[in-house]
Amino acid sequence: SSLHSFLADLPKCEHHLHLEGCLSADLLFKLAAKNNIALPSPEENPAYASPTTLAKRYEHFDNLEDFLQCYYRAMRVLTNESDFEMLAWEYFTTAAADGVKHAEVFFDPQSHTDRGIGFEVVVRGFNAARERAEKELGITSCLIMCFLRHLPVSSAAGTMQTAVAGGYFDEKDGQQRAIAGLGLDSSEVGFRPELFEEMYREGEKRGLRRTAHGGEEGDPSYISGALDTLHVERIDHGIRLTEDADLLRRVVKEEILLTVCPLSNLCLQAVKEISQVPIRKFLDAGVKFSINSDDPAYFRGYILNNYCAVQEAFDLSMEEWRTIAENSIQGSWIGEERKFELR
Ligand code: ES4
Ligand code: ZN
Repeated sequence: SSLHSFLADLPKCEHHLHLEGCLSADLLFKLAAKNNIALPSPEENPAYASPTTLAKRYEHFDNLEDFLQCYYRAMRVLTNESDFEMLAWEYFTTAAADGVKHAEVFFDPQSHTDRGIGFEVVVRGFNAARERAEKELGITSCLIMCFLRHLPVSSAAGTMQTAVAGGYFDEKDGQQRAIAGLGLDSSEVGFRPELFEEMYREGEKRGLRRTAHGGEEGDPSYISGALDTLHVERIDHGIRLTEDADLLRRVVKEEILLTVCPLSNLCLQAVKEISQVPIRKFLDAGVKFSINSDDPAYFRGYILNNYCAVQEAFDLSMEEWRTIAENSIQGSWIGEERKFELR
């Protein structure tokens, strides 16, 4: 559409991006070969025959659970610090081409430490790419550590302890923290936010930023639970907020940012078409949101594709796009000077 170049040039902030969700079928095969990792046999899983068949497998997911199985299986090729760096670097270069200026990115430490990969290996690799992205691409970023809600709470508690003991949350002489915030992801329904109260309380005490996935597949009580118990500043997805008018008014009043991921919602069958993502409702009600890519290697596009899909479905005005852009800057976890630069 006519707004495509306007949207491409718009300075963007990304708030909902899983670094592990940037593992394309091509990169998976490349890393498997490099690390001598045997992929599933054709009998076990015919999708792993080639990068092409694997990419084809990613063209349809029944729901969140179906996707998550592919996502966790794929990660087994990530072994060395340089693998994590390469994965994140691929993200930052693509994001730069899409006009991303600031990115707050998720990672799932338990999905690696449970395979025997050291926590420090993962964080060092990701942070090496972040430093390079700031120097070479001008993209500022921060790292958000997510707890996997389908695993026992004791596993999340252990992860919190590892990060605390390793000093990853510490602010050292004006330097950025290695890990800036906490997130909560993976299977939502049946794994309530309240379970993770203790870890979030510890994080709040240490001055960490806080967000959680909620209202993606779960009902609005998963959103209110995260606000009340985890004291989150944002809700990731949050599309089912429309089902609770009182809660929606509270989200507006408290200026909670929703990190909406339209192509993800489409690919995981949360909506039948992009026009069912409640973009119009949120704009009209004054709900602040940003538009994000979630797991771009799996969901047919990075952030600009998400912006364009929204434009095609909703035909927003320049004024509305400026509001979206401003809210995504305002809702970023950065200082006023950086916000000023992004405007
Ligand atoms: C995720 Cl789309 C989505 N939802 C919940 N957890 C996730 N982890 C990676 N992508
Ligand atoms: Zn997500």
